[in-house]
Amino acid sequence: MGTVFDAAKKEETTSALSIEKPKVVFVLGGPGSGKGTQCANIVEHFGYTHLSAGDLLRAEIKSGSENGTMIQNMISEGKIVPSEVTIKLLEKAIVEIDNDKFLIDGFPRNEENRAAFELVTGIVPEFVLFFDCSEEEMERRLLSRNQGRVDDNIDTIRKRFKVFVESSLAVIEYYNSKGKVKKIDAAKPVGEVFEAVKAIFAPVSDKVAA
Ligand code: UP5
Ligand code: MG
Repeated sequence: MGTVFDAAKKEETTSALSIEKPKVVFVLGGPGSGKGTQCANIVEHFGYTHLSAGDLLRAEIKSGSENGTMIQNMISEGKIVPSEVTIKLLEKAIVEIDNDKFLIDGFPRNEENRAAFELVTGIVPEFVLFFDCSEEEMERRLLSRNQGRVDDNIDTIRKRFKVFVESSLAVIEYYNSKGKVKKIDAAKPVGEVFEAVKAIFAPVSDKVAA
């Protein structure tokens, strides 16, 4: 099986994304930091399309795809699904949806995800929104979410936190070194967090409108 990098080379001339590149903002933060909640607000106010990598993977499990069992096992253990699978789902959604600006929530989760996405799609994010929140607060939120997610149990939550610290923070550090990270205090109530988010998106959208 070829690597995602081989696939990228092959796709250079065929990917629809190689012609028209949409604007992408990565929305990152630990499990339960409020990525999904705030993305819904951003969509409503600023016209982005929200793509949650986790939601796309969960939909793939439900669809009965051949990768479903593998994805289910990885999510139950809090592990990161291979880049190839996640990038294909994101790319398909971006090509199919008629919008030129996307929030990509919960991806990239490690340096390999990041490098592969940039190589395969040729897209570099406009900026990265980083929701910073303590593990205590995130744990409280996840344990009271009650949406039947297989990974919202204390054992898996601890594994998700470990993966976030060991693998995902490196992505935030990488983009921080490029001056692209906008950090938000995500421990505050939802409305206050959104005020801080708005302050980031409003000037950007004014510039676009001007
Ligand atoms: N809530 C939200 N904001 C609040 C606030 N300010 N104050 C108080 N409560 C607040 O919020 C979580 C809960 O907290 C909700 O009940 C909400 O009402 C409340 P939510 O907005 O859902 O937080 P979010 O950051 O989106 O949490 P989520 O659990 O979705 O984050 P994860 O990053 O863990 O989950 P994701 O779906 O992205 O990934 C799940 C798994 O999929 C991963 O562990 C991994 O196994 C796999 N995955 C990959 O392998 N690759 C990928 O690229 C993506 C996922
Ligand atoms: Mg989420």
